[in-house]
Amino acid sequence: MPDFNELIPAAFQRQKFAIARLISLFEDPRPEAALQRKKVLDSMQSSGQSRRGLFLGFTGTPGAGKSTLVGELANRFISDAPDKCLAVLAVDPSSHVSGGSILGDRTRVRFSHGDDRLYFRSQASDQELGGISRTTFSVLRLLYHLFDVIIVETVGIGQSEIEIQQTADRVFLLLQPMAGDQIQFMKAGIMEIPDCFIINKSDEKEAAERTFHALRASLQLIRPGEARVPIFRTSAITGMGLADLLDYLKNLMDGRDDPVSLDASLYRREVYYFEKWVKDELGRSGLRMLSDLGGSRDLMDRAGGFDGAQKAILEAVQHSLTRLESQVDSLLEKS
Ligand SMILES: Nc1nc2c(ncn2[C@@H]2O[C@H](COP(=O)(O)OP(=O)(O)O)[C@@H](O)[C@H]2O)c(=O)[nH]1
Ligand SMILES: [Mg+2]
Repeated sequence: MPDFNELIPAAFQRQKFAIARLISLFEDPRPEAALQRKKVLDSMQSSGQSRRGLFLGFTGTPGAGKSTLVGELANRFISDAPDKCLAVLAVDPSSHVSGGSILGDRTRVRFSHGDDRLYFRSQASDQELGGISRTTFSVLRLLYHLFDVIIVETVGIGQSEIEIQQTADRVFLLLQPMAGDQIQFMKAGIMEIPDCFIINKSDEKEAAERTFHALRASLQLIRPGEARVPIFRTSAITGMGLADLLDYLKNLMDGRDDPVSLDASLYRREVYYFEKWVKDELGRSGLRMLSDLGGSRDLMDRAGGFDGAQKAILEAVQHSLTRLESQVDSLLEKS
């Protein structure tokens, strides 16, 4: 394996090739990649250059306008804030990049060419896991150090909202205006998750207005006693409401905690995703092995974090397989 640490200075300067190479390391399922990831993250962490990015999740049904809105918002964000940079990770099969633009179904959002403060990456979605790809969180751990804001676009199909809640600092649910009798906001616990709602396509004025009032009323029923959940009304096409959304984002940036608690909240997410990884990759026997090794937090602390723990558990599996093999061999010899 090449020495990925050599790519770090270029990645901090946001050179696209370096970021892309590093992302491939963070998507690499091989055990030896885990060790390299640990090295890269340790050295980014101690470089004093980490940007400790804010994670924002944008979710909603296909066609609601996520890609278009995120593209608009991203462009406006970086032109308003000359010292900030932003990455978009699209885990949406309908989003892909071509020649510097995101192609939605029928839409084409321009990402300002030549501006390295905006980075776009798409990932194949993992339907089985409810929209979020297996490696999404892994890549986010890298982007955390490189960008001030990281937007994750996911298709909202239920399970992915729960995943995105574990991942993002704020979850935005995008809705599009609906006709009166189509409004069924009470669905399956999904309404409880978002921190903010966005009624996009509010250029469809009447329907948007009805949807807004129905949503407000449902939220009072579903989330009683909760201070008013923000509902934004936007149009990614006319630009309506985008300034409000940007202000909200700027306030979030201004109110961010100190580095220590930001890193601590990343650590909590790592624990969640480490356990999830063990369960997905190794099943119930993996979880049993994890508890034999002292549980996830303990193992992560001892083995040097997420990547060290991945490597440790893979080695433990390998070890017990070898032991099993030699037991079988000696049984065979005896018989
Ligand atoms: N009228 C209107 N159309 C929009 C708006 N935002 C997106 N669209 C259109 O909705 C369609 C789906 O948009 P897209 O961004 O691909 O949605 P996604 O699947 O949620 O990412 C495209 O044809 C867009 O041009 C909006 O605010 N108003
Ligand atoms: Mg999309």
